[in-house]
Amino acid sequence: VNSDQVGRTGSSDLLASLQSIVGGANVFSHDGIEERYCTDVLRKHSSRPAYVVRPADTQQVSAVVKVAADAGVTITALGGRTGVVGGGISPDGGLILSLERMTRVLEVDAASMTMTVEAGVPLQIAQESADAHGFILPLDLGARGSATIGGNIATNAGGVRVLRWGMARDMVLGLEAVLADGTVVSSLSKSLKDNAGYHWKDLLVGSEGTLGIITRAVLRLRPRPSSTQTALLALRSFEPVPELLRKLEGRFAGQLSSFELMWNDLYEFSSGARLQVRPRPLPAGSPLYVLIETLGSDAVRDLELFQTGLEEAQESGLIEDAVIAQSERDRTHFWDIRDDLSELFRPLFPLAAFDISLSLADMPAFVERTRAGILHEFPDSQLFYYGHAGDGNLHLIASLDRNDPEAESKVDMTVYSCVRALGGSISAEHGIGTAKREFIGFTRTPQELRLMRSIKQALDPRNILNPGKVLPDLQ
Ligand code: LAC
Ligand code: ZN
Repeated sequence: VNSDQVGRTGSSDLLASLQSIVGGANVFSHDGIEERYCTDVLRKHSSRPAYVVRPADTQQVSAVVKVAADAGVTITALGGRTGVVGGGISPDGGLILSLERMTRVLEVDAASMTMTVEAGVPLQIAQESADAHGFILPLDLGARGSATIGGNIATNAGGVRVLRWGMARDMVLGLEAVLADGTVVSSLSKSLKDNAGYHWKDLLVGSEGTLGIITRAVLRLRPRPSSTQTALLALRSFEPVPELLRKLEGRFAGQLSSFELMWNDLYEFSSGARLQVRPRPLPAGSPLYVLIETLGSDAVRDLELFQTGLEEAQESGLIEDAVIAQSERDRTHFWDIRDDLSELFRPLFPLAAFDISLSLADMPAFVERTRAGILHEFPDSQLFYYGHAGDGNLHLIASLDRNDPEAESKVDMTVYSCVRALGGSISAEHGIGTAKREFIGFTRTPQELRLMRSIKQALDPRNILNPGKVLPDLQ
């Protein structure tokens, strides 16, 4: 289909063009659109897109972008729908471009230790395919079963191993994307070193579908670790956390890959919900719990080092209690307490979900101040703090007062004012979407925001790609 043939004609022409590009079975419109394309996982953001299109390959993505852009219809790329900031919600009347049919792992290249995948591959499938070839794709997060590589890259996903291997950005070696005018830009490089000009790939990573639509990626793999040590620690307070992290990182000689914090409320709630299945690994009631994991290559030596490290930490009073996973079943149980939260939170809807970063030293002040501030205004709110301490990343889930339509904006203001005062970021890993757009100025300067706007303007002058996300409307 040539976009010139479509021109600025009516919606039935656009529909026909879309059908001819991807086939009638892969276009839905208006009332034929399933609910899952209209809402997000927290059921907080929703809209009425006019079209859902499911292309099979990059050429189809490009053709869809051309005809939609030509008809002046906005395009929102959609991955596994696990985002929590409204980034995958189309404007009303817009087009959802779902990557769900582009799920091929195209290659695992052992020599260059890379894998090449289509954007719609679920993270877990990519992980499993790396594993089957003797590698690890270190990106990992609770939503691994549904989240897709394209979405992970478009949001620069973080997760539970950033401490050791970095965020999605750090695993992207090559990228292919479709720009706002349908141009396919492709640099499926497998080299770690490639300084030939501007790194446009890095612009697209984390751009939340506003600068281009990611269609393929080359990801960096590492040799698969063969031994895993996991432990749950109880602490008497937050105070020893920085020293504990420092000591363990040093002691475990580069093997520490996760250092996850859970405040007691979260630990008690999440481990309590599983009591029919397993007893708690450690009793509830300590102020703070830390889930740590090392990945190494020598089971006997690694375990010895792990035990020694933990004993030393206990002797020097940094930890109160510790339990080491004795089996894969233990390990899964520990991780479920930390990771498997979305169903548990469902009865508490509506929720406000935060994802902030700040210096480790400021975390207790943040927790204390926001807890006091929120409970002062909403004494019945349930608050759960947890996070990826190794990365300075904290999450807070706050149940909202259903009877107060202003509840969320009040809680937002309490939290983000505190983040600003402490010099932190309003988004560590979830992105901005629409949910945090109005607060981006709490973290970014006006000069930075002007630079971002010029980039958006240069790449998408007609504001076709996922409009309304990331940048607040101009005043
Ligand atoms: C987590 C997601 C919410 O850390 O970022 O569980
Ligand atoms: Zn997280």
